[in-house]
Amino acid sequence: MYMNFRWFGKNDDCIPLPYVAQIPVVKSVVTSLLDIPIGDVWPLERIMAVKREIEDCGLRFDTVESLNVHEDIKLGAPTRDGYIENYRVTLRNLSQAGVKVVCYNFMPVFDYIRTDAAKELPDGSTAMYFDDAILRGLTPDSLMAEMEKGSNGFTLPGWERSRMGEIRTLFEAYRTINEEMLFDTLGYFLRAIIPVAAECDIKMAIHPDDPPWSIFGLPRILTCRKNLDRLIGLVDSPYNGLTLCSGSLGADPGNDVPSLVHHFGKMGRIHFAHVRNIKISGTRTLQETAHQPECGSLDICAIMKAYHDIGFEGPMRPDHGRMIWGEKGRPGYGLYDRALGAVYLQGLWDAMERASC
Ligand SMILES: [Mn+2]
Repeated sequence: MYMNFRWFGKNDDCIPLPYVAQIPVVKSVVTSLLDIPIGDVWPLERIMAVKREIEDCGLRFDTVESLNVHEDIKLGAPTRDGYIENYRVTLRNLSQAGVKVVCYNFMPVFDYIRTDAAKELPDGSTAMYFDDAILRGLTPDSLMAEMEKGSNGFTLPGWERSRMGEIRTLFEAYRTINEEMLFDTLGYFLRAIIPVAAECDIKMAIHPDDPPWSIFGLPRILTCRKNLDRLIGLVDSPYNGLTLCSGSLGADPGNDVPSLVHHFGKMGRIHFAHVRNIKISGTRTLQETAHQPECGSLDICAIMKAYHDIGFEGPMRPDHGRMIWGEKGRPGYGLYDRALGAVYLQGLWDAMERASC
């Protein structure tokens, strides 16, 4: 395992990259080119520019997150082949820059969803919160307004105001798409891109759905062991793997995260580890918390032991963090609490390494 940290790029992140380099355990940075419209090719010169920026700070650029999949691919629209070809070109460009892992997701319309971007915890810090009962009383428009209240001027992925018109059209388009059809379009996409990923030596790491259940009636499929097994079976290649996100899968108490780490780790299909804690406070209600087991419902120590047991060698990042010490930043992605998380996770790891030699 080596510690990784998400950085959104100099135009989309308020954290200077040299500050990330000052977190003593962080070795590599995962980023994205968020300004490039979904479905377009990431030009090689843009990829090389961000690689230089990261390497100039003494960090590695080997992982990309949010190489997003165009909705036409998920919908199985006739235009999908053009977008798939662009995706393949981007993979080839990323491989030229030395990228080894690409994290993506297959969630219709929205990326992760919360009902509050800054819910206060007892210690006065704030963190993202989700309550399915609240969500059911909201529309995408009113949810967007709720989220904007606590998001410090940052736009959450997929929640750009300019998308509202497109979102309404997409809801119409997804009305006829069920989970089986979404698995079909995912299979079609994977059969087209995994051979290219293999040729480029890039491990594809799909992120589970967050939260792992249907929202606004949209189908969501990457939610549990059975469905993740099915994904793995769609294309039998080590390049078809997972980003195992503890906070996403762990939101469903039926998902035992340490056992999922053992199960998929033994197959060699975990390519990226997202580790964070959440407190499940009711049915489909979750509060993001600090990493330590006593702060939430997930036993982060047991999760780290599972990664150690499988001999995990890939990148791991502290996924989301709280806003602490008066920091104002992108919800879930402040510097301070994620740095505490990274150091905590690495500390657990180092202790296990020492104990096992
Ligand atoms: Mn995650």
